[in-house]
Amino acid sequence: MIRTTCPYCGVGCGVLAKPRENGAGFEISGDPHHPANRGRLCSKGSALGETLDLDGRLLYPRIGESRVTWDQALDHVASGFRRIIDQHGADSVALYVSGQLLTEDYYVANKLMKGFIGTANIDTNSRLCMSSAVAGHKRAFGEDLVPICYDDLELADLVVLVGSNTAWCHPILFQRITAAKQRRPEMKIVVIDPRRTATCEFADLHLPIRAGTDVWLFNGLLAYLHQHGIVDTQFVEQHTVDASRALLVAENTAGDLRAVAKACRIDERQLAEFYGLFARTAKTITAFSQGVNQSSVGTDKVNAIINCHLLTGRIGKEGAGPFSVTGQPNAMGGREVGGLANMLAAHMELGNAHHQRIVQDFWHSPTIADKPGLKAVDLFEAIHEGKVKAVWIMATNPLVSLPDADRVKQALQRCELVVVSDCVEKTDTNACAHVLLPAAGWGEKDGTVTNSDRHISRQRAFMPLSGEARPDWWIISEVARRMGFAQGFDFSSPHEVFDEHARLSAAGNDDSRAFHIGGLTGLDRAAYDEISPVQWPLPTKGHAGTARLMEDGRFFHPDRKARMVPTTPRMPVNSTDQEFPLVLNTGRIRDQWHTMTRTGKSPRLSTHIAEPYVDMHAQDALLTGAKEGELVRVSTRWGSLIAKLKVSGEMPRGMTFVPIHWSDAFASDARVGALVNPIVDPISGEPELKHTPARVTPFVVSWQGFILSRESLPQLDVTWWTAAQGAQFHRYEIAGRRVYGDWSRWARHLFDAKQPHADWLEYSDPNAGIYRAVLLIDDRISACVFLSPRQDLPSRTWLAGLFAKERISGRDRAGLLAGQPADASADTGPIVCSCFGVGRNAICNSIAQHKLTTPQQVGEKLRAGTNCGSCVAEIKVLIAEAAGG
Ligand SMILES: Nc1nc2c(c(=O)[nH]1)N[C@H]1C(S)=C(S)[C@@H](COP(=O)(O)OP(=O)(O)OC[C@H]3O[C@@H](n4cnc5c(=O)[nH]c(N)nc54)[C@H](O)[C@@H]3O)O[C@H]1N2
Ligand SMILES: Nc1nc2c(c(=O)[nH]1)N[C@H]1C(S)=C(S)[C@@H](COP(=O)(O)OP(=O)(O)OC[C@H]3O[C@@H](n4cnc5c(=O)[nH]c(N)nc54)[C@H](O)[C@@H]3O)O[C@H]1N2
Ligand code: SF4
Ligand SMILES: [Mo]
Repeated sequence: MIRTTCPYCGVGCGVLAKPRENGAGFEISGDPHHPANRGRLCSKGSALGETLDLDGRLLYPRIGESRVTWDQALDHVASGFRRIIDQHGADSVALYVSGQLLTEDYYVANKLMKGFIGTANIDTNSRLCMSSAVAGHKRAFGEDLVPICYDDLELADLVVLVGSNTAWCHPILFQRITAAKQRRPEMKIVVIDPRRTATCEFADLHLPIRAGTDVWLFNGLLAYLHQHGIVDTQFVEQHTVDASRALLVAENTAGDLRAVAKACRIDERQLAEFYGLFARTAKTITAFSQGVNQSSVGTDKVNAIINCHLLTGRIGKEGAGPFSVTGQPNAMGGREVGGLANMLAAHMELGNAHHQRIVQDFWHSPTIADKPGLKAVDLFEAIHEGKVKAVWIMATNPLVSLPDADRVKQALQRCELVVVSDCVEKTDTNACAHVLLPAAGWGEKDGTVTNSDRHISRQRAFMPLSGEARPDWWIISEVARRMGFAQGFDFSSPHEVFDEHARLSAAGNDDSRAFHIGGLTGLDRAAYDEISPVQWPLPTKGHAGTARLMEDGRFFHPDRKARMVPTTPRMPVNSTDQEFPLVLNTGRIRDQWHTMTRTGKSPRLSTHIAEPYVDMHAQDALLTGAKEGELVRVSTRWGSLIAKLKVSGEMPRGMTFVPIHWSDAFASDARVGALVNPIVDPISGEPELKHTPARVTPFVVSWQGFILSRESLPQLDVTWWTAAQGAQFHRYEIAGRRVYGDWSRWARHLFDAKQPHADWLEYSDPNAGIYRAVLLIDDRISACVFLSPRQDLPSRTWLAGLFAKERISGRDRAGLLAGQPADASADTGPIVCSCFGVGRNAICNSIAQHKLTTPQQVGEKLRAGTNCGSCVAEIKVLIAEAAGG
């Protein structure tokens, strides 16, 4: 059994990987000793075992279409970069990396660019994620610091969740919060989000503010606290600067409750309730995520929140503080090594001559970057313009995840040299690569990560490397050596890289930088392997780590005082556009991770929400003229996509929400990045991913339908499709404009069934436009297709169940032709609990039959919600719906 960490979100859960007794794969469970999760895992973590096979892996280096040796690939990359640098200078090349690299990988990449190639043109997908939090922290504290620890969330009496769908995106953290609330019902949860998300199901108060108005809300809170005398005067005087300026701006812009309620478009009484609650609760945590960061006013949002904590002295104390919840497993590690284009290394600054000297001396490097490099959006624009001529992309899929993603695609198509390191063979970005380098994946790679509360944990390998895959640190070091930098990159293991990183954190660090892991220097290989999760800073040997930062009220500006930053509210840049009257909001769903390269392989995770959708308020949906389940087109000035309309009841008027996960690899037309405006926050450079003017119009087709097939199907000749992985089948949702005459021929051609025992069940009603066909081989279902011009297609979960059967019975055959199960209970409905495969119908029936009123009771009857707990919010909604009649 190996102890490691989950490769998904920034909660950073500990994972145990144990080889199965039959030798097939690994059993994955939560590590009871890891301080982040204490044994629990969410739906994504629990399904990690389903993502480990070689299917779809990139296993060999490639140049163009040809498989090559590592030597050829590495020489090609090194000589390509060298040639372009020699001709056009260091700033003509770039790296674009990721918060999914391990700290050791990240350290080596940053060292190569900033110390040896001599440019700061290395940026990361963390730019799209938490760079506003970084900028806000630096402005307020003088350093990028997260003051709290997870235990504080349980000690708090009030947890304010701002722009965070914690229930779905940081499920284990959310479970810790809700468990604490269950123990102490007086603890309160407030959610601030324009949408009514799953997170709201546990909240005492939900403020559905108008998108983009958070600064009004928190300026209003600051003014309110001041007006009501909720000020820690001693703390403010001794430990902060600029309180009066910040207060003046807050009073002038948001001093009046009614005006704030109006700006935020919320009920004045609810606003007063929130302010009152915040005012009387000393132990308050304000946790924030992408609804705050991903905004053209993101950095100001962060500082408006921090100001409220500084005014009340609620920082560096048990159960109190602002808390940036990080997204990726190693977002924090990337910040520590300086992986952003505007940082140097070990929390040292570019453009600070003293810091430059420390780092250059330490690295013995020929040069040192002295000015910020290009931030992600600008970097890809510079590629488009031909200023940057070579880019090496690692562990990120920018063709999907960057704003204005079609322009990013054009940029890469014109770029002289595009190198991509990934563990998956077919991604949208890989399609633009000249060189593909196979990287070690989770389970194979070995190093450290830092989670949201500064815990450094080991991520350990428990499998051999697949094919010719290699760890990222090795690949980068090999290229560096071939570029002539052998002496700086003579690493033979991640352990040596980590030691160097730890020593750099200590170099010249006379308590001027909080990031100090001197206590982890000089470990031998065995001691490195044994590192238990520990929170930085730990400056000295034997130090136990630091739970909370800034407990002594000392900050990291030169005067050791925090800054209260005046924040003048302003709307997002593109907040009105008559032709595009809606706001396009984008974000995550519970069971998929980003561009689905890994979670998309798991049948369990692909059942919860199996296809992209466009969520709208019922009234706005009516105005489009389309009905729920029909296809609509979402358009913006930058691009468009097509998906089914959904009316979840979560949306406010004027907003539409589209999930970020579907790429060209999983759908014909659902890459939301192509629609998103490339506006960025002027300070952090973080793009406005939650706010693009949009419109929604019907996308008229002649029929919709779906296919379930044991074999994966080649290119489908239909107008629109999406694909998902089922337990023993591939699922395709399809739609078409052409009215075919001979469906039967089409189906036979599609499934190409030449087996001797093939048996076709077919039903066709040409007048009604209905077609159904089922291909049975030896009485076992092999594929089925259902088409209809109306919203009357059968349940996919019922049919999925038939794929598990060895033989199809006579009753099943009758049901298949009728398009509905002969026995209604055979249809459990769309999966809600992915751990135990419990469907919506099964839960609703049980609630009605047994008059269940709590998720615990549902769990006792059906097990739903009792393993990872990620679906408890949805079970709550089903109970409430049943109670509401
Ligand atoms: N299941 C799952 N979990 C994940 C990930 C994943 O892909 N899948 N990714 C991980 C990563 S990298 C990240 S960064 C995190 C992101 O975690 P979150 O930030 O929690 O997730 P998002 O869905 O991006 O957005 C959060 C919320 O911001 C709201 N919002 C939009 N505009 C505004 C606004 O103006 N103000 C406020 N207050 N709220 C607004 C949206 O409605 C949305 O509900 O999740 C991590 N966890
Ligand atoms: N519209 C919109 N866009 C967004 C967001 C949003 O909310 N709305 N959120 C943004 C945020 S917060 C984020 S974090 C990004 C995420 O967006 P991306 O980073 O583009 O998404 P991923 O699918 O996580 O891409 C990771 C890639 O790295 C590969 N990979 C995994 N592990 C390794 C490894 O160890 N080494 C290597 N070399 N490759 C590896 C995976 O196979 C995958 O192809 O999306 C951003 N884009
Ligand atoms: S909450 Fe889930 S996705 Fe996040 S680290 Fe834990 S198990 Fe992984
Ligand atoms: Mo993220």
